[in-house]
Amino acid sequence: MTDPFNAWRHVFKLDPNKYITDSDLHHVCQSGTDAIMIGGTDGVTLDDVVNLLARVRRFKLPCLLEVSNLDSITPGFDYYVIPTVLNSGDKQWMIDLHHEAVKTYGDWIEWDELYMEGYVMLNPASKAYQYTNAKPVTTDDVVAYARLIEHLMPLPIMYLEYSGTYGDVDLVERVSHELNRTTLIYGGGIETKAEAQAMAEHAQIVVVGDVIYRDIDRAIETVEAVKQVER
Ligand code: 1GP
Repeated sequence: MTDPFNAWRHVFKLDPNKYITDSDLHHVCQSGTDAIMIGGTDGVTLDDVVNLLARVRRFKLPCLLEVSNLDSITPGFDYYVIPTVLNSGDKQWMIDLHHEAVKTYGDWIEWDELYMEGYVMLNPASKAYQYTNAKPVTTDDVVAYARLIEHLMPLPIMYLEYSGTYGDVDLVERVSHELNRTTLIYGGGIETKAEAQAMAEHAQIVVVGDVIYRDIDRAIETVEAVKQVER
């Protein structure tokens, strides 16, 4: 497939609800990462998204909006990624919000810029897990979601979301064997080069988020670490 992200390996995720200095943003955008994803769980406002997009646009790299609510959808991104939370106990996070958005904005949507992400929430302690009323899953459950996405309900992206904690490398490897057409994204708790590399062995794209705000040097080091790994 020729989706733009097929060749990407590393993405930094910036939360519009968190402050980043111009200097740190410069480091992030000049790091050699493949793209910047803007997205967060709560407190995501239109003003903050517009502001962060304008700052990222000073640099020459793709910028994606991971849509977290209808109010903060902003024109001008290269791509829009839309989560559908497969293990949510609440249908709104799977299809209802998407339905409402298409009903409201369907006449204006540039469909080529939109990609659905089949999310599996895997850290029960995370805001994202709790916010979306996610349900616990076993490895077999996650493998079954991968097979669904790959074969029955095709989605361009599967996102294993451990937000805030480092995940299970064996599970990521297991899922990677199920996906051929679908791009596998791993995100969560990466703080070191070794952690980034271990996930990059199996996931097509490694997303690094929170460490940007705690230790910018460590965050930047993950880029080269991931790029060294051949899948
Ligand atoms: C969050 O998957 C991303 O949506 C990255 O996770 O913030 O824990 O790095 P961290």
